[in-house]
Amino acid sequence: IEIDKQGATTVERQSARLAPPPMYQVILLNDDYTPMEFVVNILERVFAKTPEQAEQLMLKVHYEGRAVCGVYPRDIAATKVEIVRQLAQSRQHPLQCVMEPVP
Ligand code: NFA
Repeated sequence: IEIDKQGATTVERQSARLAPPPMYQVILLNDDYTPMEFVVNILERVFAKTPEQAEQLMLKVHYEGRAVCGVYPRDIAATKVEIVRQLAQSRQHPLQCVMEPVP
């Protein structure tokens, strides 16, 4: 509701649909030390990939340097990044995980 200088009121109906939330890509980066099996496990458990998808995606990171593992709203993306970092740190692996806004 807006009230202008003459005291007139304007009521605008909210748009029926909400805009979709901004989306973020969660990206895994390659390194020389993290075991392949550990990365496959992360992809299955954190990113809900099948064993076959996880293997393919791990190899994409390994050979291309990085790959998008999923696209999520900001808070979900941030939580997945944090979980990956904690799991890697707990096993002393240097695996890097970052999020970037979908262009
Ligand atoms: N490059 C790692 C190795 O050869 C495997 C790896 C894949 C690491 C994907 C990080 C991400 N053990």
